[in-house]
Amino acid sequence: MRKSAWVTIFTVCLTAGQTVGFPEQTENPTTEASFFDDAFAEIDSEQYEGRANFRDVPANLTGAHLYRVQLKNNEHKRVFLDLIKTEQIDVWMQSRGKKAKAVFMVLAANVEKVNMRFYEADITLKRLSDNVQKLVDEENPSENVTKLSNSKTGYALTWKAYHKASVIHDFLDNYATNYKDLCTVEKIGNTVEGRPIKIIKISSGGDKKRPAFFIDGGIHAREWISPATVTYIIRELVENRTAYSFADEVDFYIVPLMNVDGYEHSRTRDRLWRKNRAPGALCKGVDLNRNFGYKWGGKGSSSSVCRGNHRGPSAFSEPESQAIRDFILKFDIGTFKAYLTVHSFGQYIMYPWGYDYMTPPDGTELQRVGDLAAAAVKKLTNTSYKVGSSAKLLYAAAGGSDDWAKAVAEIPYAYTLELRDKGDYGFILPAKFIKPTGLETMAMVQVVAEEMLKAERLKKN
Ligand code: 0X9
Ligand code: ZN
Repeated sequence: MRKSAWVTIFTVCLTAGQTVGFPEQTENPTTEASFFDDAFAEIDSEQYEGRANFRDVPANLTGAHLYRVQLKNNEHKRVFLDLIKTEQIDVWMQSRGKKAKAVFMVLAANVEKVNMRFYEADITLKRLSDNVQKLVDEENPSENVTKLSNSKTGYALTWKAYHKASVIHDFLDNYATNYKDLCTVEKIGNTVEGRPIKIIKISSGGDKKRPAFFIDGGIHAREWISPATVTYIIRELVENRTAYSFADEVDFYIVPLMNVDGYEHSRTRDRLWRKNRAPGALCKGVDLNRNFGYKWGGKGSSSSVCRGNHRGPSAFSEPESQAIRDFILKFDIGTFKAYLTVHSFGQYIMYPWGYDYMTPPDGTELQRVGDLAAAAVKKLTNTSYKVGSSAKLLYAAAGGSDDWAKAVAEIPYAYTLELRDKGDYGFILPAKFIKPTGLETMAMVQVVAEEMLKAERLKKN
């Protein structure tokens, strides 16, 4: 089993991490743990630590199968857990609910054994692919698509293909040059391997400050639809600006690609790479979405450097998460009113808390706005998004950027989006889905921006 398996893990009783005086609702967190939470807690306990030691070898995806499953009873869950523990399956996505759902990959060498095990246990699988490598080969059209549009727009980026980091960054720089009154681009830090992390400010306000909206993409390397969609949003806010009446009332700050090194690694060496490229003797990489400094070290984050959800040696140990933190905290608290971090996949609109099964005091408002966003998308493209707090909807995972944005940066409307799809392609979403996914994500941005502005007006009156 390849070791870049995305495993989400409960760690037993770790350091409480940074705490701030943010009011939390008193719900009993212990009653909410799902099968997956318990399962991964077991996997992450010390006795399995030694296993994941040969991590940096990309898996051979030829003949690898992708499956969807619903685990209906305890026996099903026991069998599934055993397959995870013995590293015969690689879980790509899991969610809670009455039935535990998962999408997972099986490498060619394990397909027969694993299928037999599921058959014996009377577990029905839906096979989504019998060759993950074929999905990878067909995901992205050739560079010609890029070249064609180059002359028309003045930048190489398109929304017909996934592009390398430098093309994304050149697109931002192009806007800074050609839309001087609207766009400013800044380097907010460097990655572990020295690549720039860039932010674009889109604002027609000049020196006048408006409610600010922060968006980031590409925290997780393999979730390519995220940076592609975030650049789509940037283009809408610049080139199609007049279509959005809220655009002139908001200052947008957008980082389309936070994990630049990981993204490049996933493009050139290991399509399923998730973390950054932090050096390590045994294994590389820290999961940036376990590295933020609110409740750092808690549930669903691993101390093992080889795990997909390795949290790093300390909160904000990584330059990529530091860059986001330092940029946001340069502003007065209260400047940013909305925070959106864009991931894939599963089609979820999630709000804090992610670190445990609790919701913040304004959880009802976050749910209301999330529901509005989901309804807007449903109407526009007929795509269904589920709305809820992230630990309750998916699993508990501490150290996420959303929890930090909410608790420490005090950004009221903080959401994590899990974009398309629901697992048919998972992370390997064909490029033809970039435009429809961009369209519906823009609808979600619109709802959040408008509701945030309404709340601001109410406060003033
Ligand atoms: O596990 C994650 O980091 C996110 N899912 S993903 O499949 N894109 O990796 C969900 C994060 C939700 N937020 C928190 N747990 N704080
Ligand atoms: Zn992600």
